[in-house]
Amino acid sequence: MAKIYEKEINLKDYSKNELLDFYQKMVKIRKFDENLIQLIQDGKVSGFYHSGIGSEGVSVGSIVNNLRDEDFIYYNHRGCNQKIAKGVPLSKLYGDFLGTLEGTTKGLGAGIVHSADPERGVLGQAGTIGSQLGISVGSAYSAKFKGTDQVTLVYFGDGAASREPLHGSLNWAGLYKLPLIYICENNEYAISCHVSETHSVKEHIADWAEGYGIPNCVVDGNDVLQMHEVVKEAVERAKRGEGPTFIEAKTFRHRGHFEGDPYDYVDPEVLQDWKENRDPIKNYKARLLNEGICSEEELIKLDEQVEEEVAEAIKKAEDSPLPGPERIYEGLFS
Ligand SMILES: Cc1ncc(C[n+]2csc(CCOP(=O)(O)OP(=O)(O)O)c2C)c(N)n1
Repeated sequence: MAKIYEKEINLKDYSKNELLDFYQKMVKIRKFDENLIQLIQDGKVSGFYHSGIGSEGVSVGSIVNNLRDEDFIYYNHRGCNQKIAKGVPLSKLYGDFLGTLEGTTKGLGAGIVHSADPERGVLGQAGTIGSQLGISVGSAYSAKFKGTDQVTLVYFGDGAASREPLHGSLNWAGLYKLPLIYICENNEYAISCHVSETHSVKEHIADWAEGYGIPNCVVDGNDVLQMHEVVKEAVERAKRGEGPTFIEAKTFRHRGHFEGDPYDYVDPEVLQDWKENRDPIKNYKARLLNEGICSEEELIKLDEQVEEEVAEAIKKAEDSPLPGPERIYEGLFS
């Protein structure tokens, strides 16, 4: 059975800059998301949006200071969190939602699931839930074949993990010892379906990896430092040529499956508990203050910087023009 990863972490082992960077990146993701929801409510953005509020610790912990631009990620449909952690400019993400030329797709209006930023190693998602699990084997295999030390991280939910692409992917990655790190973002629900109704492994989703000979564990995804450490070890293993790792990160979404979902299938007390007692940003902030790493004023300053950055990004994306008809033929190879 998968082990629970819990490392004793001393904040003194990190530099103050790094600790504050984790904080600011989580705040940046949350503010990006809150402002996008406002744009939806104002009628400026249409289509489905899957908010990542509540799970910022998973993305920041796994990516920031663990991955380089040349390392690859495949995000999930709640993946603005991961794209921001990997360094995609906020204006480009807003541009994809607004359909303006500022977007990564230069006006094709990708929303959340069809954007990419290859220069920063963001290779995309896929049309159907879980298909990124198959594609990620490709970039991991190519790094191994070419002899580079690039690693690939693939993100997917508990619902995606109940589909068959996971098993084909695990088999290949296990067989060829690929530098591939699986991050299962287990927020307990696939739309309204609880994880207990979708997996035949009874204890942990990470137990699937056992059968493929892949090291695995379960971690508190809302603890940014635990997340950082567990992925750091997996990245080191992958770079040593020791193959894949499967990490199940426990988290919870603060909002419904998509904006507009009444979210009435979750016990309100359970949701309240996650928001009040298990919020990744709130808890991390309390730890930084309790352990004397910084003052409240320093954190307020970081929050203000983020607010400014978000406002500028929205303006840039909104000021950018919509594409003309010629855009349809750009990037079309046939
Ligand atoms: C093959 C396929 N089946 C169903 C859907 C519809 N769908 C979109 S998101 C989703 C739930 C995914 O749940 P999970 O992987 O746990 O991610 P979460 O939304 O909880 O982050 C479903 C069923 C889809 N996009 N593709």
